[in-house]
Amino acid sequence: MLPPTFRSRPRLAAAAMALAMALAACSTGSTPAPSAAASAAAGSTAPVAAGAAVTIQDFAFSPASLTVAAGTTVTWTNQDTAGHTVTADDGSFASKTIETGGTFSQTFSTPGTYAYHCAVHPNMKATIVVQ
Ligand SMILES: [Cu+2]
Repeated sequence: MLPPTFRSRPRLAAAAMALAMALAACSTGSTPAPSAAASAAAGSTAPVAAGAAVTIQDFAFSPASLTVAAGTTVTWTNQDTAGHTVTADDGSFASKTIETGGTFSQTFSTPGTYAYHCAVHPNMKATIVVQ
């Protein structure tokens, strides 16, 4: 058996170690949070990726309004049971009928707001905003 002095010292050391580790964990735990938020904010202000997607489902375009950077290619995918079109209100672009599972892509190089609809179902309306 060890004398009492030898027993208490390791306990104190262990307690000090645990306290130090708790403090270290606390300080390292709080630092990454602001930097992660900063990088997320930087990511949202960075140029949008070259491709963007719109889903056609339940007789609607989703999202109904999509904002992209100039030069972005938008791809529509028809996940509906009916055929639809992507037709610009001003006639600047128009797809043929997109059947179920089909896609249509259009590249937007000029900033502006592009309203479009489905020629088969004129109540289906949506907008692409190009910045
Ligand atoms: Cu339609």
